[in-house]
Amino acid sequence: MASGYNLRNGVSGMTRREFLHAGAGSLAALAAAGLPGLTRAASAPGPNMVFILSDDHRWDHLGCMGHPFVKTPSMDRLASQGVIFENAFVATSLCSPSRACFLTGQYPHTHGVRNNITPWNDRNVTFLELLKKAGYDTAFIGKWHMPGSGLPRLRGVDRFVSFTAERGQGRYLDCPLYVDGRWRESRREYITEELTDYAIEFIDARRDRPFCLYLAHKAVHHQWTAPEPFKGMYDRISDLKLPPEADPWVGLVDNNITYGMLGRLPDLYRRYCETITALDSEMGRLLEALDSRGLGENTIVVYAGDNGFLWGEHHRVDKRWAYEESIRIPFIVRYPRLVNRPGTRIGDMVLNVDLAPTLLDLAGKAPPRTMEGLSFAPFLSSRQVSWRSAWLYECFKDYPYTVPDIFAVRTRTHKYVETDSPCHPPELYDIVDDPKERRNLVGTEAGANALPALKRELDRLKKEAGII
Ligand SMILES: [Ca+2]
Repeated sequence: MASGYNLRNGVSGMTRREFLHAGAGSLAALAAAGLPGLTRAASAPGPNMVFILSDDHRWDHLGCMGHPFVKTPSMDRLASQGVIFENAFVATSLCSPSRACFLTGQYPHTHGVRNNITPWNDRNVTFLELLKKAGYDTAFIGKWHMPGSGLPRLRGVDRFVSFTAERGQGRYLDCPLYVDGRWRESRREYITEELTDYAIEFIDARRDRPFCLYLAHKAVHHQWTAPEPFKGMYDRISDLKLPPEADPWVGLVDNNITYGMLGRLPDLYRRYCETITALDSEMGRLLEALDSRGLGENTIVVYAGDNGFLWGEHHRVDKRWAYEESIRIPFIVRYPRLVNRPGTRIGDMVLNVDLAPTLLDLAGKAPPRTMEGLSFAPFLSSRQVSWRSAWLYECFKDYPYTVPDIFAVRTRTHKYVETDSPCHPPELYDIVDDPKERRNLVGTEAGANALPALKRELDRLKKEAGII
């Protein structure tokens, strides 16, 4: 195996507890110790926070990540002013579980939203609740879409704007909204513009405290829809660079006949791409609102996707599977007060469960031990830290989709995947030599060399998680 696999590079035995005890993750502790540039007077307000979450935007569909034609100038600018994590992943590649991961800092098997069926537990603690206790004004604006009885009773949220149309998915045009307990008609025809308006109104509210805004867009989930002037903007591109194994027609999505997408793959893909650019434009409007009000310097802006999307790779369309296109997300952080090398690209592996502990850390609050993620704050100021070199991916059955239960370990160089279905035998990929995961190494000599350590690591991660 050309890339070489060894325990030192591929697998780390460091648990979250060991990481924290080693002092690697606490920016708050460094500030308390008086490290220059990190201290803040006790009475000084913490940084503002804006977390922007999109839906199904996969990691490589940004201009700054090398996409051949999708235009994302606002996201590119955000990355050039901050840092971009090039290896960012979700613990489960599905809307509801991933959203709960971002909010709680916990894995799906812990927060309980294992798929789009098992309900959100109102006892779950979100970073919004903890930041509210720390003196923040907080807002949840946008897509909730978690199983359960309608909308949640989130503690510690001052402003709550969401929707339930289309089984919680909302819709792109004329989407009714639930605003602080009352239903309202949409003021704008297009949902991304409507949610951005609410976000800017929240930023503009008079206050003497810092704010934390959670802004979750419907875009870029299907049924992809872009307004003028974005609609049709990629129709003239003849070579879409779709994978060679892609089927030209999309019928069933992960074998779900009730929620499928019918149509030609290139047409659907063009709609996806133009919806990304429409989202980018509204992100630009929000960033401009922050900067024009002089809030850019002291505001942490994070942009992430809730999961990736397969566009024909491995003969599949949609997500859930453990392939890179599905589990990998865009992840950009801008915070001028801390980022000392704007434009830095970071290769270490961060997860959606890392967001909540990081925001708490940046607010000067120690993340609770119930959170399973790590604070990536040290990366923002170019500090060298010990970091995870392996992590657990999990996916639980989601009726009526036919994707099996999946557990996988992803290291810096490899991925090993197990399922509970004999129809889907184990898979092992060398991500360095074979980034498109086209050569399953199980049963090969190279695979035989790598497999024992990866199996041990997967078992260790599952035991640590309490799964076995
Ligand atoms: Ca999603």
